[in-house]
Amino acid sequence: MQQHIFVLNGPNLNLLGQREPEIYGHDTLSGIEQKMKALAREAIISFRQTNSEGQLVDWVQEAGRVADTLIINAGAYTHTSIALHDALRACKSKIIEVHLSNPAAREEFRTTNYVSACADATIAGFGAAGYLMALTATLDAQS
Ligand code: CA2
Repeated sequence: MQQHIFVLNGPNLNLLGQREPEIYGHDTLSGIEQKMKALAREAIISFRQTNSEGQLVDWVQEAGRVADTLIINAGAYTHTSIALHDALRACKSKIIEVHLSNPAAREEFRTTNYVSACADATIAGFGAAGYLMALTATLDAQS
């Protein structure tokens, strides 16, 4: 059966590839989207980015209605958003949390995480490859 996979990206991830490449790498977000779509086999990928917390919550709710799997990099909302946590708790999709960097090895404030407890798996610290790892694992689990 054809899988529907949501890939949601939170605040400031639209800046990827433009600043701080030593932390986040050189890939742009649209480059990551293209690589994921090239790997997607017959799966449908809905790839989105927002800087707005409410929009991210709306999309998580939508994922829960229509997506088999949600791959999410919530950016800084990972560390702040109880609204996102509640939306993820209610989401029926399989949830894979992705981070480019490893927040646990950075500033103290990044060790608070409201996403991990709702995720089936977390991939962090592999840069853009983490998104592809999440996708490959999702597709392999269904084949
Ligand atoms: O490592 C990750 O993927 C993060 O989710 C990225 C977030 C950060 O707040 C999390 O702690 C970890 C930040 C995304 C901002 O991305 C930028 C990219 C280029 C230039 C400036 C920001």
